[in-house]
Amino acid sequence: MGFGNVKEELRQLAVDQGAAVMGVCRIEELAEKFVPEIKEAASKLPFAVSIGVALQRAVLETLDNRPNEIYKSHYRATNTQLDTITFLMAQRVSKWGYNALPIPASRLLPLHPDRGHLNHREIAFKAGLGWRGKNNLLVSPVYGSRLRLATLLTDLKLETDPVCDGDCGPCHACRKRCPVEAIGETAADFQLDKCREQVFRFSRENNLGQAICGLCLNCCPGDIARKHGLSRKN
Ligand code: B12
Ligand code: SF4
Ligand code: SF4
Repeated sequence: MGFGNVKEELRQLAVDQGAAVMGVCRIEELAEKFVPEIKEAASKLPFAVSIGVALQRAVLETLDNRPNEIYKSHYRATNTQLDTITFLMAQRVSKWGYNALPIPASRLLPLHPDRGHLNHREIAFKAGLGWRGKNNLLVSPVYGSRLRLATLLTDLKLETDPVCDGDCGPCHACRKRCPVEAIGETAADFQLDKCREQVFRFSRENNLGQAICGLCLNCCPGDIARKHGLSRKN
């Protein structure tokens, strides 16, 4: 099977299972930052397949000024779907005789309570899925920040994608929307401490038991929406 064909077959599998986007990059220079649990395995898997599943606009519409149960369920369902897709891709890759390591969409490590196994946003950026937004999230030109992400590491040789050269431009919608002013003029100004505190406050105050917020994604339009004048309420 050819180089391009295997990538297309993986893309088809991902799309059939509900992924909105897929991209590929090499990860050698990122592997140093991976947590010990996967470092050794990842050193033999130089390619990353990044996938994104889009959150439903109608679900995000229900967020008024705080996260709610509908969003919590959707958040959990999306994570399960992402993990299923990377699981199925890993099975396909091993059928072809190669190795693959699916990285969970949203699992925190007990010894590093603030960290996942690797940074899905950084990999999605390198794989061309979008840019780093003012809200510190990966922003897709089509879906805005409404994408949730997961990664498959593999030694299957795949064609890589160019990085996306978009940016937020003059948009500031998320800055107005954030209840604690964690979002600044540029991505570098993002204040993670303020955001983290608010996300956990929401979890406690609303009895959600889940550290979620969602307000800086439901206002992030994506170009298609913007082109049609559909900028979100803010
Ligand atoms: C832990 C975690 C949190 C913690 C943050 C702790 C922390 N230090 O990062 C808390 C609970 C606060 C949190 C909040 C949120 N999270 Co969160 N979170 C994660 C998780 C599980 C691990 C992140 C991690 O390991 N951070 C530690 C290391 C990587 O941080 P770092 O190297 O210092 O890098 C920091 C920045 O420099 C920046 N960064 C570095 N390089 C790059 C490159 C790009 C392109 C971008 C955009 C950012 C970026 O990100 C880090 C800060 O978080 C990831 C899943 C994953 N495995 O990636 C989801 C993840 C980042 N979360 C996500 C989301 C959506 C949220 C929330 C909106 C909550 C919600 N779901 O409603 C908020 C948004 C916060 C924000 N604006 O950044 C999504 C982002 C999707 C996207 N389109 O970008 C992810 C990728 C989950 C997923 N599977 O899709 N999160
Ligand atoms: S997740 Fe909520 S608190 Fe954090 S930056 Fe976005 S809007 Fe602000
Ligand atoms: S809402 Fe606007 S400024 Fe904020 S991340 Fe999205 S495009 Fe960038």
